[in-house]
Amino acid sequence: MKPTVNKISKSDLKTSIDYHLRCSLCKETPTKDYRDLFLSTAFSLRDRMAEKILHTEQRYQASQTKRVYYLSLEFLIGRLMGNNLHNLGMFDVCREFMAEAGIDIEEVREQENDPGLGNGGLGRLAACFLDSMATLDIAGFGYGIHYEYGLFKQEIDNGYQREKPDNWLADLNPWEFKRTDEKCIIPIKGRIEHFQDRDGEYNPMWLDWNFIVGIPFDIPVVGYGGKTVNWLRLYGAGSSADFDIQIFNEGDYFRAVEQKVESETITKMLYPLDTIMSGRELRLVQEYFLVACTLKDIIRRYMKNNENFDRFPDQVAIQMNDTHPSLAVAELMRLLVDEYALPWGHAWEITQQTLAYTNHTVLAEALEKWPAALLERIIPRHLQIIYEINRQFLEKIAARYPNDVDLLQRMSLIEEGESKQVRMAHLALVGSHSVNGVSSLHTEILKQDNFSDFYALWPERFVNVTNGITQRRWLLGANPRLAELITDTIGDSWITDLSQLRRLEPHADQTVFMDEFRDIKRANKEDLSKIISDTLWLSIDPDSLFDIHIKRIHEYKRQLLKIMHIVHEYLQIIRGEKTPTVAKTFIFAGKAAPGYWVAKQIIKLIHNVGQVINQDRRVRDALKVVFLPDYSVSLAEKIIPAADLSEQISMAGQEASGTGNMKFMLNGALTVGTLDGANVEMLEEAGADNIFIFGLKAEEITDMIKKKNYHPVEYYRLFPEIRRVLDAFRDNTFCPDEQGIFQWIYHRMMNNEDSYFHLPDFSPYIQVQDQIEAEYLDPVNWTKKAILNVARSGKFSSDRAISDYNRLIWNKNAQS
Ligand code: 26W
Repeated sequence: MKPTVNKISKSDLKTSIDYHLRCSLCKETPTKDYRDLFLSTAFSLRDRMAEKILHTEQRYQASQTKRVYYLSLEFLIGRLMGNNLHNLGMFDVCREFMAEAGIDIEEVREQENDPGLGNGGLGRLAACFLDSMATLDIAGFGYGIHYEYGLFKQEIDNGYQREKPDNWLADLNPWEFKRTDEKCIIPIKGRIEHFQDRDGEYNPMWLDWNFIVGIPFDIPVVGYGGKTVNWLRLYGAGSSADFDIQIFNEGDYFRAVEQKVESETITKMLYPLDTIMSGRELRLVQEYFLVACTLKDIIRRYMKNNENFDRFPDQVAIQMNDTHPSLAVAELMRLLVDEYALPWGHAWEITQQTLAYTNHTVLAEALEKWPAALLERIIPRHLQIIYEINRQFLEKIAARYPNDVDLLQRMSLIEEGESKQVRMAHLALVGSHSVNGVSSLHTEILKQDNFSDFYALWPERFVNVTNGITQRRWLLGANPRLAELITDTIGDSWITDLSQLRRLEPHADQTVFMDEFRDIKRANKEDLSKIISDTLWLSIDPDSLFDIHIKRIHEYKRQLLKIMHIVHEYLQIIRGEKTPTVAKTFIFAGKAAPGYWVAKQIIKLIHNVGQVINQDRRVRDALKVVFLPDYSVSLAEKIIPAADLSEQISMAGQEASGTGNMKFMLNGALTVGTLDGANVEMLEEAGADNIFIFGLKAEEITDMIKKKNYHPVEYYRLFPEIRRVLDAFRDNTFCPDEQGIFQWIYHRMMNNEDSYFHLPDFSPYIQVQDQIEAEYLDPVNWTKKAILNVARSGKFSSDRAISDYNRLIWNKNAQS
């Protein structure tokens, strides 16, 4: 599909940019100021998208199409200029226009702040999904939070991570529309009065609440080809003039100002945790705030064309991105029962039929639980509703499985104990018609393990939707050289139908194509080498094997296993046991949660190992270790196209899917990975010859845990190569100036503590790395495999994932 609807001439674009320079920014034209050029170009694009939002809305209205609302506390959208230009079909025109004026479009793009409104995988997935929904002409909208501060900026000081605030809104955000006219009022705190209605029915009233004002900011989301423009709505918290006046009138000026500050604090910052529940009150308020603003808005829109709720589930689908927005279950019930006076049973049916839940993690520490006492203080009416949902649910379970108290306890929405806790995953499960995992392995684990009781009860609710990524950002935008080669070879239909890449297979052993493919990888590696030398003053050989491990730093992702391998290679070389045949550059990037001590130590370890290796003349031409600071979407876009080898080595059973793995495959890197998450499906697609799989399988690990038969000390005793790596951590080889700082690694293993199974996977890992080295020595063979990876990556498009959601979850009833 060629983007024809958006033909724009260079002179029209120039007129528009000049107009915004003069009228929106009050600056002289022409200009060579990159910031001003970025802003005026963005405004020009926004103009076009604004028109298209209105047209798209007219179309949706006319067809009365079902709307999908994607609720997420995170949207890691990345920079928008490049993506918007591509999807509007204006990229080339814009680049040429700028080039003629002596301006490099890439420099202009660099001006854009990268909005870090997410932690990692879950937030980036949400952003890919928005792109795919718009491209597939689905009426799908994102709802999230307009954080004033995104994920912290990472700086490195003597190898240690330091966090700096990310004030991404300090400059103008040219993409968003602030819609003060659509602000809403959200009740919070207060108390419940237990009334009865005229018929003697229990009719509780939520009284004396405070309120927060939700102010929407809309960011256009343009689909490829520019036909459909949806939007992402982000709510910021504020307080209203009226509300202040009320308190002002009571004469309490200080309290009024305090309230205002308190309200605005709610959307101040994104919680920088991606696996550990914070348990902070403010986070709960954020979750509630998002859900309450969103549901008000959804109902307002629905009510434009409807008088009652009968058609609600046919007109509205709400997808909850993990449990973070799972209070939607209670809030929708509250709105239907308390505000629209629907009978409980009817409201419950509507709620269940409308909501669906995606689970993104099996890590126990990430499963959200909130103290009932906290809910009672913040949202007392919701707690009541949750108790009532639970009462009715447990009644059904007790009727179906009599005398099974254990089961009731396991399935309850409430965990009893010292203090009662609400299990948010159970709330989401019970209140939805669908629950999905994000890769086939992950969905199986949910069924068999975490949610097995629920699976036994409602097998039909469990669905798998393997994650995907948008090829518009991750190939067309990030890797223009490869995108062009592909388009020259098979045409451009891959941009909206990634399965077309299969047509590259016949070219995988054609010399001309292979040479071009290899030249492109080499050029991308040169670009990355330049970035590395500019940021770290480190010179990198673009002909070395680029072996890349980039993602959040977490023990289960096993950056430590990678470092152990690097240390192993280093020791082998300096002790003369190995003559290196392939020069290797190991590249890391990723942020650690600020309170996660081990993750931060791992960052320090990477730096120190790097310092020793990079300065050691004996391995000067063989090994380099690089840590690129402040990982972000825009940095990923620069790193991934340059990868030879993609490290996806999490402990099997822990990584729900992974999406970085897919980005690397699409960009012609080979993967070394465990049978975890979507790696399993990448193996199926690529074929065993084209991916390097090693290590324990998920069920083997579960089995070892169950039988308690993993003892790290035994591995230390049995395997000399493990011993000397761990000894090097103990012996200060990598911390001569800060003695003892890495001993914790050694001591952990000696205490038989290694929850992430580094040692059993170590030998298989170094073996597979030896195989990789041997294969890299044969560039023809390597290139062929890389091409086959690209050709077979079609399944991992977010277009496929979104079609799956649409068919299996959002329009399930329409189909049957
Ligand atoms: C409450 C604290 C918290 C915050 C975020 C707990 C858990 C999370 C997320 C669920 C973590 C996350 O990003 N999960 C990742 O989701 C990706 C998209 O589905 C998957 O590809 C990754 O495997 C998974 O780790």
